[in-house]
Amino acid sequence: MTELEIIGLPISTYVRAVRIAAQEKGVAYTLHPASPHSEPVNRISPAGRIPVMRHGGVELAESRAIAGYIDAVFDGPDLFPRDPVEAAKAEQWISLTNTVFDPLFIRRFLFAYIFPKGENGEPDRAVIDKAAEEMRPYFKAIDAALAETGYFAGKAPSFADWNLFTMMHYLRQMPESGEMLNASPNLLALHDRLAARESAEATLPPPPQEAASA
Ligand SMILES: N[C@@H](CCC(=O)N[C@@H](CS)C(=O)NCC(=O)O)C(=O)O
Repeated sequence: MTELEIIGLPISTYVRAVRIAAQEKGVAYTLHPASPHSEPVNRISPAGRIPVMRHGGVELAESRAIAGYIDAVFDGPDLFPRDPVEAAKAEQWISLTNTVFDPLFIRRFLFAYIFPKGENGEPDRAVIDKAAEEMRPYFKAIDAALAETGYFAGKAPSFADWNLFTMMHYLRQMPESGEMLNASPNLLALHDRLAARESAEATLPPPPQEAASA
């Protein structure tokens, strides 16, 4: 059988999301650790970003494309809803997560903690406080969206949920975002349900501080 190869670092939220997608689908894969902009990554991703994937002659970049491929090509539980409205909802939250939440929650807020740029190598409080303030309404909107079924789309976990889950894993470990998560009962319940699944446990990343040396 043709091997599914996922290329990227286990600490990356996007790499973890596609590893979880493969595992939830019941597909065995080999993880080849490689940094962003390294040669094996650049060969597949025009942006040099992780993850990238190889399956026989198929090479793909971008987590949404990789998860969609895995869902379409292999048997197993659906990673994306089939109902058109639920499918559109899933896409909406994937897009928001990748284009709005990631730049704010991860690149501005979390990175201010793990790559500190303040005085004496301390995290820059002004950056953290400003980002945290901007994050609060998004946590409220996410929590409200999960109120009906507990998931972004339909009544079962989809890639939209996993995509945000991998970010929440890190955010729950930081004071302000941990407090926001604890004040968001539906999001916290989703996080805890997903964290208990085998796919989440099998892909548990190293502590965020290790990203600094990755
Ligand atoms: N849109 C990409 C984002 C992937 C991404 O940003 N990965 C990060 C690691 S978590 C990366 O490679 N960063 C390097 C960079 O931004 O240059 C996807 O969905 O796969």
